Amino acid sequence: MDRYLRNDVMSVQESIVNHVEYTMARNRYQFDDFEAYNAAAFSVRDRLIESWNDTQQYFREKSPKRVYYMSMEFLMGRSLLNSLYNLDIKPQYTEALRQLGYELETLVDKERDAALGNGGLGRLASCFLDSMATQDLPAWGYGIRYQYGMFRQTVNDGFQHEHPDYWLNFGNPWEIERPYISYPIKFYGGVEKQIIDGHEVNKWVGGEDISAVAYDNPIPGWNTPTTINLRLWSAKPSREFDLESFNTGDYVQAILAKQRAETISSVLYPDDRTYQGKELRLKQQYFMVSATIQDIIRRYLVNHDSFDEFPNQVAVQLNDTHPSLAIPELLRLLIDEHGLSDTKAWEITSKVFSFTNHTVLVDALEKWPVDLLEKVLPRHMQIIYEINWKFISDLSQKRGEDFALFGRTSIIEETTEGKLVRMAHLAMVGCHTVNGVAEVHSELLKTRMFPDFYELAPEKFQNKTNGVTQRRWLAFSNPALRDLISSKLGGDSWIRELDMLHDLDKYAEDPEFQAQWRAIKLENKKKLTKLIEEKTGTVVSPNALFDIQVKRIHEYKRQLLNVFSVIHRYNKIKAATPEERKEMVPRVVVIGGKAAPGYDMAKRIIKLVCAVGEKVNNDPDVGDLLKLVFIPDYNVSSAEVIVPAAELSQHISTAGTEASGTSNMKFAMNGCLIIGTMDGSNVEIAEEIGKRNMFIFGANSADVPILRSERARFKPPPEFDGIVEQIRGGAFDWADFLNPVCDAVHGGADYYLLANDFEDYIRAQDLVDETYKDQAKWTTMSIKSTAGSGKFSSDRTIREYAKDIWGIEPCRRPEPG
Ligand code: 26V
Repeated sequence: MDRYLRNDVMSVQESIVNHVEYTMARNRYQFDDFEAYNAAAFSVRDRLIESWNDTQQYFREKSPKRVYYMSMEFLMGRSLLNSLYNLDIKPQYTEALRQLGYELETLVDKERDAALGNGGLGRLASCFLDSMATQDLPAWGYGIRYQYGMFRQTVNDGFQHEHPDYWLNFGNPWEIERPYISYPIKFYGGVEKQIIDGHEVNKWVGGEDISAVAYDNPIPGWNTPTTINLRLWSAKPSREFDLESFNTGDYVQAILAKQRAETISSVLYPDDRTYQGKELRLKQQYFMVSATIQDIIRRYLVNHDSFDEFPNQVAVQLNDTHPSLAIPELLRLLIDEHGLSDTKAWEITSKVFSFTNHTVLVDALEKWPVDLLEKVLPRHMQIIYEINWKFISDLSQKRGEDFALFGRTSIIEETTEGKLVRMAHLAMVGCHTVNGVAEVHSELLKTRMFPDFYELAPEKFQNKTNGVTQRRWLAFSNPALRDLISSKLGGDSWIRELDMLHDLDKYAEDPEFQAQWRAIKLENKKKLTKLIEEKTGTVVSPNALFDIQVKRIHEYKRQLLNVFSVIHRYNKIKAATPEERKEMVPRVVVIGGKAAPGYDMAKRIIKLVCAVGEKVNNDPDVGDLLKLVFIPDYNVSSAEVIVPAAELSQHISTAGTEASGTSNMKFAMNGCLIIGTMDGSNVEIAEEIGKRNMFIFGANSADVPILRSERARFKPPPEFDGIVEQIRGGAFDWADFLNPVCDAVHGGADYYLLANDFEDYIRAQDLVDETYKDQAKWTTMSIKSTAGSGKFSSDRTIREYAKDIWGIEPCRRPEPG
């Protein structure tokens, strides 16, 4: 026990003050809030490192099979509060800081978000890390340490502006740089045949070398001694100096050329919509993949002298196809560097990888031009051809010369503009398992996206419905609700066994419990009210119904449908008599989310939200009955304030377009009712919570293709046409700018079927109002939402992956002391 840092208030205080003096070189009696935050963070980090070291040591001793979660994105958010809670040292830090004259709550806000992700996919990866640590799995996360994270969004006069997120500006106390853990990464060059020990081998030679340096980020579990690792790679110039360029005399130019290596890990691509064949993005993917696979092999070889055990020691999960070059990279290293035969290397590789698909949008499927791959990764292109050749020969053995089938399933797609590598097909062939992220989505993978592969290998297809961590998204961000829940469930065990929430059902109609439940929601709404005023200048009443839609701006997510219903509500208020207005339920509609910088339509949608808000919020006839605000720069930290305050949240994508959705789970856990379509995980939420406790509307995914094919003949409801005309006619100004938005949903366009779903959506919204008038009923539904959300813990998701895909088990080191 002695060797561990102590966690009593005095020791904590001393450690903070020491960091002020010795780490930050400031006066130990005089430091500002930011310095106090930093010192506290360094002090917490010391404790994380202890737990991290012991965990890694224990894993090394036990040598269990490990899982490696590879992802181009991790949307972590802030770490201070999360670490304090998970290490169970929050009270001591609160008190230590208070005695020093600082408030933990204030300091927490000094931390910059680690926003190394776009949205759902990156946040899911972060929730998974939390669940893997909490459940003591021998797991590692691997990704890129981007210097610029997701851009910061400001909105001026309704127009989005993007600002660079140079998040490392003031240092990052949560990471540990490992200058000695680095690997060479090659690009370009060519392939040479060499004879080694009488065998002909292919060697990738020439080209450019850079190095990947490791930065470790400790991930503590909740209420466990386990702390796992997220290893992020940063690109640095390689240490080997390219003598040639130095000898030509231009020393400075040669240095500058080396410096450019760093650009590879410099920026996160902020577009999660359309795949673009950008060379830098390809290099980022390969950079992450190569460093990671080299690191995994190095670790494996510490206690093995052949690769026979590799598949029993290593499981690699690919978060979408973004890291799927890991497949040819492992083959290359096994064959070219470690001398395995092609057959042996393939046998091993095909047992290691599994991949998750996260989207049904065909535009987002990655297809790299063969030309580009040949140039950047010549040896990998050869290997991909070989994988494809083997795949097609096996196929012809089974199915005969079915050329149409070969064409549909081939890893190589032939187009008039040249050949493309279909990364999803590469992943499908190279992985033992592929999964979707919600039941309906996994069905679509089999029936619509990859029917041939399903027919060929049905056993490869699985479903793993997403989840979120109830630690960050309920226990820590909604502490009052956590305490109320714990008081009824006899303690806080539900924080690791979320199914226990079912027991809240008993209290769903208990008036006293309801009153407490509502009081907490009101307090959370007041906090959000402050945030809204701070960020938008708009004052909203905490007594209105808080109706929220926060997510990336995408046409398929249909923020536009939401705006149309706000306009409809506005029109109704304007037409109502004062008596009728008294009967209406006041609403605050909040919309937030980033538009990809090149996504013109999404930016116009933001403009429309702001233009309608401008009109509605300043109309004296409306008053508190309706407010529409656009919250700028939606991110993990603002979500932590928004989610606990929401009463209604919108998940209204066209059925069959949202793979899963995960914010719906966070909202439901926090007692927020859902208005939504039968899409993604809404379907399973409805199974758990009960449709009668949600507001479900709209076409289902089976109807969508039919409705879509008939939409040119569909006559929109007159109300819908009226709203389009209102916008076109300048009722919210900016008519010319907003016309393309109208064109997209009108006159036979309307790919996402807003007009089809409009009336049913309005009906559901009217039902929301009616229900809200009966606060007892509303609160019952709210409690039932929380009670029914147990399934949507990422703990459950991770247990399923561990058992059904990875074949790994918990490995918990004994409690210290
Ligand atoms: C796609 C692309 C396309 C190429 C350019 C860069 C880039 C970056 C990210 C992505 C990922 C988009 C996929 C995604 O985020 N899907 C979301 O995944 C969530 C977690 O499974 C799921 O809940 C959402 O429904 C799904 O949209």
